[in-house]
Amino acid sequence: MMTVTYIGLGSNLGDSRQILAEAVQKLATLGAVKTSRLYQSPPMGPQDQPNYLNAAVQLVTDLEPLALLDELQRFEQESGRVRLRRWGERTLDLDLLMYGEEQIQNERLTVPHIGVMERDFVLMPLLDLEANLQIKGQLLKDLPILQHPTLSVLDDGNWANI
Ligand code: A4P
Ligand code: MG
Repeated sequence: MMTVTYIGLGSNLGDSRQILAEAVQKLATLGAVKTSRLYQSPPMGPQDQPNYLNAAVQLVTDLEPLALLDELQRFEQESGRVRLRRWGERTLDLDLLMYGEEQIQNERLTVPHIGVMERDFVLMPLLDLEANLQIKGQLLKDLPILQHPTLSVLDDGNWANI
């Protein structure tokens, strides 16, 4: 059965633009993808780290949630993932933001991803993909944090070359 899923992408180490473009190309091997605009955002967490590039992908896939997480973690490793500290700098972070309407809570997965509703660098890319997206009946576009976004659009074209 095909499920509409949303993946959050972030990078602030290495050639982030190239790393995110390659990540989208890898995601495209798992099903049909749509790509958000590409954003730059100030770091959440420790402030002594570079700005992030952020984006989101809609992926329609027949993978079960844990099998999808395995693939995301494999892609992170393949990008030479470095992760130095909590909320700190990393070459590639792939988060499973939403898996259809499902709510998942186990030792490996919390879906929807923690913090989706509080992070403008997650919400704005998601809304590029589906303007009327909801989580538990809440229209994401109505969330107050979106009134004062801190991120900026870096590229609204076909930055991932897919
Ligand atoms: N895990 C549980 N649920 C999920 C899910 N829905 N998707 C588990 C992916 N993984 C999930 O992941 C640790 C564990 O989370 C995994 O083993 C998986 O089983 P991780 O990526 O190593 O660490 P983390 O939990 O994501 O914590 P981390 O990375 O310290 O924090 P966040 O919340 O990912 O934040 N600022 C800006 N501007 N943009 C960013 O993208 N990102 C972070 C990282 C900090 N500041 C940022 C940004
Ligand atoms: Mg993560």
